[in-house]
Amino acid sequence: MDWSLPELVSTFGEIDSIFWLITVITGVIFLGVEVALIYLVIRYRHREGRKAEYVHGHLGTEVVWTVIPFLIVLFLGFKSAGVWLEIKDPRRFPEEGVPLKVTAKQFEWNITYPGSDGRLDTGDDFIKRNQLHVPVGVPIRVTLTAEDVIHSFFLPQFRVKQDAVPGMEIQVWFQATKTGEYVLGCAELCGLGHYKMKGSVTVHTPEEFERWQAEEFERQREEAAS
Ligand SMILES: [Cu+2]
Repeated sequence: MDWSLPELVSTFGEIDSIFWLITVITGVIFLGVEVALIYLVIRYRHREGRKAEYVHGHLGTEVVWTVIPFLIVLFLGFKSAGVWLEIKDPRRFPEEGVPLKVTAKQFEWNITYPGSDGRLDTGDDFIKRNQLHVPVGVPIRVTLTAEDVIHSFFLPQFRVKQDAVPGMEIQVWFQATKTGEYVLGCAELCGLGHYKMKGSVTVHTPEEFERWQAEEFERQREEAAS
């Protein structure tokens, strides 16, 4: 079993450094607290004839253990703000790239592809169920929505996780750095079939992606015609 983070295949790697930074800070504090706890439990355990003493508290200590966590949280907030804005703020999203529409419903992902013209809402759009195909090295701009309940669009290897909310169109973007097969999951308990609400992510080279789109569009048109 692998305990580390899933393989990283997107440009959002800075999330990992923040993740590890927070893990180290909270880990050190956790260990310190536990060591102190065990020490105090043993040091001040019950002994025959020793009376408990009332201690009111200590202003200096309280100021210190309030100010230090405050500074840590402030530091983490500033450190992660840039990454957060880069990933979540639609005003900073890349202009170019492949537009996709992802519609979640109990219990599947329907992905609308723009086809060869690279634009949605045109005649060569087509839909694939539970199969997310993207080109490598190109920004992917997803318009995310849900038909029934709240789902969560989760691409663990891409460090992408975003709620899909009925009645809302939420913008998501990412860029793959490596071709291959990855996982698409739902990260929001959305009903009895939640556990099987998963799909695959296939990262192609841009040429392969173009070819796949053209073939898939033809295949679906023939299927509809027959
Ligand atoms: Cu779901």
